[in-house]
Amino acid sequence: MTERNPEAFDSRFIEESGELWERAIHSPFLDWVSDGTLLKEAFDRWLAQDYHFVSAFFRFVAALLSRSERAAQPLLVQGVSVLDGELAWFEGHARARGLELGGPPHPVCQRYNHFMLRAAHEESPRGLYALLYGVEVSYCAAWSAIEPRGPYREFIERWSSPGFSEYVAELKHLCERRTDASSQRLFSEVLRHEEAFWTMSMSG
Ligand code: MP5
Repeated sequence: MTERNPEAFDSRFIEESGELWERAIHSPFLDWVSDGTLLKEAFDRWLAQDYHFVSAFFRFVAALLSRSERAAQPLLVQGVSVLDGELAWFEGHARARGLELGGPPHPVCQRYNHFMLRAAHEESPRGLYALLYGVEVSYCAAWSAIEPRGPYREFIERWSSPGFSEYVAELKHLCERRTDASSQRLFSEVLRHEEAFWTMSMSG
């Protein structure tokens, strides 16, 4: 169902990342989300860890916004605003599930967050646009590839909606018009962290 908005996925960064791309966007975790067989414990683990991830990602996008050229700012402001709402959305779901969000981040999540937050200050804005696109396009592709049904339908719909893929397509234009020597390296590094995050969500 990634065909819904081919624009978002038609990217030289994806092409050049080779098998890393497929490994980042397919996981049995997602198949079990879609057919409703995922254990509650695994979903709750993912939810608590993804809350940690999104909290760090929010800071990443805000830091990038503060370093960005004027032309890139409106899209990043939109991103920061959506992430603010998304954190509240996670908090609401956690409350409804009786889930405590204050636990420690898993080492896999921590490594991903450290990578992003260190990059936000040490890498060029051009490289960071590719990192940002990598985070969003991999989630868009992963969740768009499964049927929106079952107990987790709302989650599947969040990252497979037309609005989200339009945002991802705009991020693609932003980063493909501004590349430098770090862009592909940072994009590919995101894909490695994405694969590790799915594995951690399944097995703890
Ligand atoms: C995203 C996410 C997408 N929520 N979690 C991981 C591990 N990778 C990517 O970010 P967003 O802000 O939910 O669109």
